[in-house]
Amino acid sequence: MNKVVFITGATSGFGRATARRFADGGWALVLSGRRLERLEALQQELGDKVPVHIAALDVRDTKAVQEMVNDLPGDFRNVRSLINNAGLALAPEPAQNVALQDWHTMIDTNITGLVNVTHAVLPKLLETGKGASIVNIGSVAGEWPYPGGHVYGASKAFVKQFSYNLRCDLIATGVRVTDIAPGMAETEFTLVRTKGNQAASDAMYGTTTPLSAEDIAEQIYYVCTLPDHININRLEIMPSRQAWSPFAVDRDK
Ligand code: NDP
Ligand code: 8X3
Repeated sequence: MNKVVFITGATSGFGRATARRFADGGWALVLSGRRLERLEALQQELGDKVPVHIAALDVRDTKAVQEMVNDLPGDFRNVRSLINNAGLALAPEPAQNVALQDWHTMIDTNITGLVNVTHAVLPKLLETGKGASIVNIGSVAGEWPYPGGHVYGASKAFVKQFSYNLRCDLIATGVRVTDIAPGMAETEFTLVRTKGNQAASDAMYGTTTPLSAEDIAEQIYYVCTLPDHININRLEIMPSRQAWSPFAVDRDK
């Protein structure tokens, strides 16, 4: 079979665009996400081009993740690249106003979920050895604080440091590790963050030029198809029309 890429969060945004990009490159696809009907639509779309295996999966469910990986059929087990993309932000308001459950959901998905999948797939990547890759989707929020970032940014800082630490342990295995840290990109991200507020999502992206899902998919594909001896440690990518803020100062009213 062709090279196999395993993508989490393939039902939308970066994950779906990445599935399409790897299909264009002739890779076989293992696609997961919670929304089965979207996975089926993607399999329908790409299945004539490359082999596609789909599995409805919540990355927070440790047992389900391990079972899904154990049950990979035939050559789909020969995973060459793992794209840890499933994730979300919630509650863009100040930390002091956020429901604890929203913090837990971000930690469970962006940290525990990513760790669950990495632990389950790692033996397959080690069997592949030279040329294998783990690409973890971090964020500029993991490096740069901003109001409303609270646990989301902290979870993406975890992704960065976990990626670097994995590199240290995997140095002699041939398995490469990259933290890709995108800035503002138009996907369903803001719709999820605002719990369905389409106007907020339109306002976020409509008056500037954000990155597209395809822009990030192209970078993910690039990282995974470099010659085996090259490891990109971290790629931080912003739209040209996004940059950092000045320091905030609280002044007397
Ligand atoms: P989308 O909301 O469009 O896609 C998120 C994907 O994650 C969906 O496929 C969703 O699938 C999946 N997902 C969420 N929770 C779970 C879960 N518990 N189990 C399995 N899959 C899950 O957003 P993006 O494409 O923008 O987000 C992809 C990644 O990129 C995230 O990690 C996000 O934090 C990160 N990111 C996004 C940026 C942006 O500006 N868009 C910038 C920087 C980083 P389903 O709901 O079907 O389970
Ligand atoms: C999301 C990117 O710029 O909204 O990870 O924090 S941003």
